[in-house]
Amino acid sequence: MNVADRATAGFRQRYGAEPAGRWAAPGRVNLIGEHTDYNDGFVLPFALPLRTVVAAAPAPDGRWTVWSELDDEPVEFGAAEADEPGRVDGWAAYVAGVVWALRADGHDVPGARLAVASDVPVGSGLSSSAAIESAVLAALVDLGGLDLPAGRWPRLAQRAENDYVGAPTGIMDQSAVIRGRAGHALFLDCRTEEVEQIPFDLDGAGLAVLVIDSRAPHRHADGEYAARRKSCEQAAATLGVTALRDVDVTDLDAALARLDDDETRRRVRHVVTENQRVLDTVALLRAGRVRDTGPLLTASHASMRDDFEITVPEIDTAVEAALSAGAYGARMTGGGFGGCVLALVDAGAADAVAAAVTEAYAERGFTAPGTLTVLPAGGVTRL
Ligand code: GAF
Repeated sequence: MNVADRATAGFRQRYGAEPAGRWAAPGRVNLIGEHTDYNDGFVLPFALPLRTVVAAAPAPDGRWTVWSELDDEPVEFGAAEADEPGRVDGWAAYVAGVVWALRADGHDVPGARLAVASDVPVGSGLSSSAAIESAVLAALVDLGGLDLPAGRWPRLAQRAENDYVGAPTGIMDQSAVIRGRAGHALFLDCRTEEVEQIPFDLDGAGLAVLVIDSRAPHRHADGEYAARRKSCEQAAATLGVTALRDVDVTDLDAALARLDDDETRRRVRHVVTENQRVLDTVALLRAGRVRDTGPLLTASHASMRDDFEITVPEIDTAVEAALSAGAYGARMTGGGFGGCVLALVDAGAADAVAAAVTEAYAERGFTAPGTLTVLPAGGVTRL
């Protein structure tokens, strides 16, 4: 059964009624621009064809009940729990967080029954959290006829994650999931939230993006993410700028000379050079030179590995094996410490590259990776 039918079937079975509608939101990969979003910088993600679907209907008692195919037991909560971050936890916190963020923004959020099904793997760094947040947000806005222009959705969904769930993430994932467009990558200025849809015609170029799920166990990802963010903010304060976005790559050496420890210098160098790599990638894509972006992807990976120190052996192995098998470029995508790698490959070579990565994993005794080729898809929508 496809994901939309699973959501509908789950709704019928759980609530004995028909849903009023179904809303779908995709996962995402980030083509380039990692850990730049919370530094007010640039990112270039795209939405995936894998989606989370929420089937929903209003609940006259004004409470929220959520069932997910990942969990037999539904979770139920009312305004008191939604208004106090932390009261609902686990996967349902992403749903309660959206209710919280909408209420905090002054909306009269309708009670609802929801059933969630998803093809976005959880914990793989493909933003299953932004997908559920965005699909639930779309459902509640529609069901309640709320006056909330779509341009404000990413910030609101981010607030659900930052302030209710308690993860200090940036604006990239929700933006990609909400604003993504088929056949395009989303060039986002995370300071102004201005976007440009950049044509990303893989088919036309005879190319494919191979996504490799490293299946690496997450190693302290939350604490390490927060630590990276803090060190960037402290460096910006030391340098007297609002955010590291304000350090131009041409002034990098002078900025580094003003920092007194080597680790902070490396963190800053990653962010400043990564912002420039996003701009360079966008320039190449605008010129239709998709294949030529490969070296920038690989340079981004080296910077994450050596300067930002957020990769793990499984991830580095996947990148190296993909490059040895002929990928034009490869990099980890997402927050790090596990998750996925993307590789830019000739469309006809995707299977061979996937096989080479699988073989390299077997040689090192790693759990076999997952592989799939993807094309940029559209953002959140009502089905
Ligand atoms: C995670 C976060 F949610 C994003 O905001 C971003 O910081 C990313 O890690 C790293 O680029 O996906």
